[in-house]
Amino acid sequence: MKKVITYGTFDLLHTGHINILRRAKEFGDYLIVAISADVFNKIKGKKAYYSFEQRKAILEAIRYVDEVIPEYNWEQKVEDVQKHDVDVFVMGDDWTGEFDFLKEHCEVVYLPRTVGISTTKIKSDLNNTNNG
Ligand code: C2G
Repeated sequence: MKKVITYGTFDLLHTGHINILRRAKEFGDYLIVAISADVFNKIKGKKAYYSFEQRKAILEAIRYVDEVIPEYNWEQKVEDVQKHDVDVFVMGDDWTGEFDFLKEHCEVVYLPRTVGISTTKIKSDLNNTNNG
């Protein structure tokens, strides 16, 4: 079984997230998603609208996702890849090059981001609407 892993916050789920999850799954048979724990989001300087438990439940409901694990820090990726016997690591290309150190452990793939949508944009659009 070919196993794929990807990482992210996946807050306020949108089609950009769905696109990368669908495409990541195409690289194997089993997709693990490591979603950022609330404590790690603080380190990333992000404040998710949904808690870790809510984001986990949402991700687990997606047909492309086979398993959801927590992401607590930047350093756990090598251990995750080894522990879960991962063959392919996939991330959006805003991360190109950042995770090349994983190349000695698995295939590393950066996929083009979906243009025009992001959690930040959703929040600001909603903010503007509310403010008239
Ligand atoms: N993404 C995308 N297109 C978008 C928005 C996001 O392809 N329009 C991808 C990102 O490139 C990333 C994934 O969706 O691969 C999750 O995005 P975020 O939730 O913003 O995750 P991020 O904050 O980039 O955290 O250790 C890695 C980090 O946890 C990644």
